Amino acid sequence: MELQKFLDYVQAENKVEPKDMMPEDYRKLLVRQISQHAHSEVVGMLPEANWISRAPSLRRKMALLAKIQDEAGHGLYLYAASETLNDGTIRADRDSTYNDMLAGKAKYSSIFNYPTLSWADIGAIGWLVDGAAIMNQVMLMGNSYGPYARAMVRICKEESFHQRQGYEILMTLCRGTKEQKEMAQQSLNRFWWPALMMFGPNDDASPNSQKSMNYRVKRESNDALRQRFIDVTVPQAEFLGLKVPDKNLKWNEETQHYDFGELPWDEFYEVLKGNGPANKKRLETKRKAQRENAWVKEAAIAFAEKLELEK
Ligand code: FAQ
Repeated sequence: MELQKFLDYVQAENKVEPKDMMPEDYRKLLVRQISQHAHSEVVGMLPEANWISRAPSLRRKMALLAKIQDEAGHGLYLYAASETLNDGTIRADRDSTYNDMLAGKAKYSSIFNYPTLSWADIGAIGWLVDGAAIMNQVMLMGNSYGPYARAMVRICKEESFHQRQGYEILMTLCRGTKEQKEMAQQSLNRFWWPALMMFGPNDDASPNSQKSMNYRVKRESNDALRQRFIDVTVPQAEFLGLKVPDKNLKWNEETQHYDFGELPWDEFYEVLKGNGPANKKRLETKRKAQRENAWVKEAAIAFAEKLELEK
């Protein structure tokens, strides 16, 4: 298909489906983003899994287990969406994309390379990490690739439960003892900047944005989404009685937005290079799981082959 015709098609808000003709770089861009997104969901299970055995009550444990299972489901929808783009030249099957991640060749969200040091971090992940994810994914519900856009609708519904359970954990801590409130504050101090970095580099340093916007994969820029997240989240922090750790944060009457300080971009790029506090641990955990659970996959394949033979 001629490029201009394709651009007109997606820019007129039409959806592209798996068997449609599409430019190679559109296919590549989607495989890159959808598979990174899928890896984020499945690696993102690890920081929270760290607290399942230490959740402070049965109710909290059940909610946390349900949330983490949802994330596995999100990974599955996304790997399935990515696989629809496999065309023989661009590899998008689940094994290839997953193995690229295990080999350290494919990215996943920087945020999951931070450790969860206290129970309050589980609250902060729900509130801030799922909150930032929703802000980004609501935009992606309108992206031009049908399977990805449809996966986002269901994911967003589930993420909003995640966000609420996180905020509710922090509300409980902030209404508790002085020590509990301090634990919540320390957690906000640790997760605030990494959560803002989830939106990616500033627009003028984002190499993929322009193409992605043209193809209607991204509908809003990294900076626009980050600003919206800050604008809705700061009042939520105030409601909790917590202080956002940014001395430059200030409401701007003129723009009707919060002004905020420079993000620690050196840290962001170090995490992307694999040098974040938990990068190595995350990949080792996933590699170990693949090794130890290989027999389950082999058994399932053998069983499916047996059923096929019996037909
Ligand atoms: N971390 O040119 P841009 C969740 C990379 S889901 C790591 O601006 P783009 C749910 C980027 O890939 C969270 N890498 O890139 C949950 C690119 O590298 P490449 C995940 C990052 O794609 C909650 C390079 O930097 N959500 O949390 C990051 O136009 C709780 C240049 O950047 C998604 O993946 C980063 N933060 O915009 C699960 C949403 N930012 O590929 C469990 C879908 C940028 O050229 C528990 N993705 N990079 O080598 C997107 O919307 C976009 O990919 C962006 C980045 C906005 C993340």
